[in-house]
Amino acid sequence: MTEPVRLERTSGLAVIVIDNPPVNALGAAVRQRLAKAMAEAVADDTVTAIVLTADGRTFPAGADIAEFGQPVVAPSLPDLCNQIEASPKPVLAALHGTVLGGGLELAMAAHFRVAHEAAQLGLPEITLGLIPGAGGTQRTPRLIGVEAALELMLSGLPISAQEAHELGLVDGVAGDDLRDIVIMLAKETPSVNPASKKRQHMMDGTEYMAQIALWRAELGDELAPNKIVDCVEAALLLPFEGGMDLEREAFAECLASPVSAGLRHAFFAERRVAKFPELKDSHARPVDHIGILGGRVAGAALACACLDAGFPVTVLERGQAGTTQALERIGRHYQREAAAGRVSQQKGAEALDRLTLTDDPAKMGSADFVLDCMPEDTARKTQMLRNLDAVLKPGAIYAANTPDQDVEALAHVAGRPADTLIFHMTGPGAKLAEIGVLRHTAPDVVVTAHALARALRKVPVRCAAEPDLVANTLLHAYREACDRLLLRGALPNQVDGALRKFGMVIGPYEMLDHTGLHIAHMRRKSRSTPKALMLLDRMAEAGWLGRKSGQGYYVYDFEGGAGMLNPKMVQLLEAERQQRRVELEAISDADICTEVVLALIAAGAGLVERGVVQRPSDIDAVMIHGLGYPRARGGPMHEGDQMGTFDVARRIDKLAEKDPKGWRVAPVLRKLAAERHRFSDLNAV
Ligand code: 3H9
Repeated sequence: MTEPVRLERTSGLAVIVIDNPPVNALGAAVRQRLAKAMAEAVADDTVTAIVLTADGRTFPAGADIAEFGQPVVAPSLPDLCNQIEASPKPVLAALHGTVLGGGLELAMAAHFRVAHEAAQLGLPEITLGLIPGAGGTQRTPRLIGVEAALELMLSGLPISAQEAHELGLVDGVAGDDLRDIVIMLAKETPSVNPASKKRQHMMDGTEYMAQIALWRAELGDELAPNKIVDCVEAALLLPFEGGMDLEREAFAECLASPVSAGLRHAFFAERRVAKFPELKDSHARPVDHIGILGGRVAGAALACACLDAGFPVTVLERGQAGTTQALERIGRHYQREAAAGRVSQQKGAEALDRLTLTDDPAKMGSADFVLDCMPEDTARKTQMLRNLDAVLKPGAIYAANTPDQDVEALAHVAGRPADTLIFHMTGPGAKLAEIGVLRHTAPDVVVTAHALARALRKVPVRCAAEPDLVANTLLHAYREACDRLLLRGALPNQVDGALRKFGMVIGPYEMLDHTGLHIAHMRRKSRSTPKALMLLDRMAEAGWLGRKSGQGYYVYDFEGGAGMLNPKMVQLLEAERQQRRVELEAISDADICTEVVLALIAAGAGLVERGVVQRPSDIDAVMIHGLGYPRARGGPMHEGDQMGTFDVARRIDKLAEKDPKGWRVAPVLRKLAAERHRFSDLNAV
């Protein structure tokens, strides 16, 4: 293994190079060697100045997040930063890539900073429920003033090198000769100029405190933002060392909070979910042209996503009417996007230039990746695939948009079992791309689908191709859990309210009214499993569509207006309870949230058990990106680990005593509970 830090000596300079791929995170080994290299450079009489730089794609992108929660190995990052700043010899930093968090704090401890013109600089700790904890809250306001410092820390968003220069966060911007430029500047031995001693942004204490008050007034009760403002206030009120002490305590408090644990879990879960075993040994096939079968709602949405990613797209529809409607649908999308300012007229026009509409299957001959979004009419689909088999070029991939049909059988009809899989985009804004792998799918086909998902800016999720894949299985479990609560005494507005307070983006019944009861009803009809409650089916059969028809769980007096609980729905619910002789219970908001989380854990454990997902944390990534689960909670499997798997199994067993059809402990959960293990112990794959 190469050393993560090396010290090079060149014409009176010490050049300290960090080399810890992939992002040069400042883990213990890097910190120890950096401290040693600094000490050697300072002790070496031949060295007049020190240059801090990094190999690879970036200057450190932060502290090593994986180390958080473990005992800190000396030197801590704040101590290392203080050591750098205290150097009697000037330290210059050459910054490139994503200079984030602890990486930027390391840079601020240097006496002079030059950034590559494409560098991004930021303090994103807040996105992990943390605060900058290596002097960032103290040095940033000293360097760029209170307002810009708070903006940087509270937004968590990076800024460009140019903006950083204008603010005074860096002293210069350079091109690809960044390191040479910094070495040249170091030879001119600039002065030792510690940020901690700078006062020019703190001369007007009244204005500084007015800014603090302004920002504080905007804060809610989340821990990290409040601690950031407290620490930045302390930068004015306390000596530098006092501010650092406060920052250390505040960082530790944030680190110990459940919100930070949840956000850090989400950070790794989101990255882990995209790791497919096929990526190790296979390469993506080239995809230069996408074909889409069917230009209705799903086909048009996929076409737009592919056009936006720069692909030429051919959409196949039936006859003149079909192609015209598809073109209008896609055109309307770009008009809406342009009107909302999300895309320029020109970009929209360029996207449409890449689009071809046809009713001639032969035109699919140039497609490398064919996405099937045709309605689920098996006879028609089979005929179409037979026609396509003769047309598609060798190696072209056939991807069914949904698992609703027997895709294995369709793969054979299409004459390409190894080239077939499921590619299902889902979630609000369709952030997820579920990649359903069939028995015969070739590994490079899986890798190609992964690359396509990435190109479309979706989170790729690998799953075994079982009906419903992952997101819909979890959605079903979620809705069933809520329906069981309605049956026993809760009302939809209570369930929605409790789950919104819990952090869900939207309540389940509000969501059903929004997406349309008929759609959920159709899906339910295709399921053979028993349903907790038939209320939704009764409403859909009566022609209630939710918002669209003005009534569902709620009644709406105008499109987009807030709904009141629908009294006729309550009557239907009460009738069903009576018919089933249910004994009503008092159900609290806490009961609602706990039962919903337990139901999701139970369903998630089932998916792990059946090998549908690769690991439990995939469930969390899907819940966050597909179903609006609060990211700060980390996902249901993470919450299960916080409760303890033993406790989770015990609670599910208790619920199963009353309702054995609704609740079941999957063997994998039973085993984890018995061995006192956690779901996260299965995340290593
Ligand atoms: C901090 O600094 C606290 C301090 O203030 C105080 C301390 C006392 N640590 O995202 P990617 C891994 S808090 C460990 O796929 P990209 C990541 O897991 C930190 N690992 O690439 C992945 O691993 P793998 C403040 C990290 O090009 C690989 O690197 N900093 C870290 O799409 C590639 O990552 C942040 O919050 C890390 N800090 O995006 C920045 N960062 O290959 C967090 C990345 O095994 N990082 N990894 O799956 C990012 O935002 C993005 O990773 C970055 C690159 C923009 C850098």
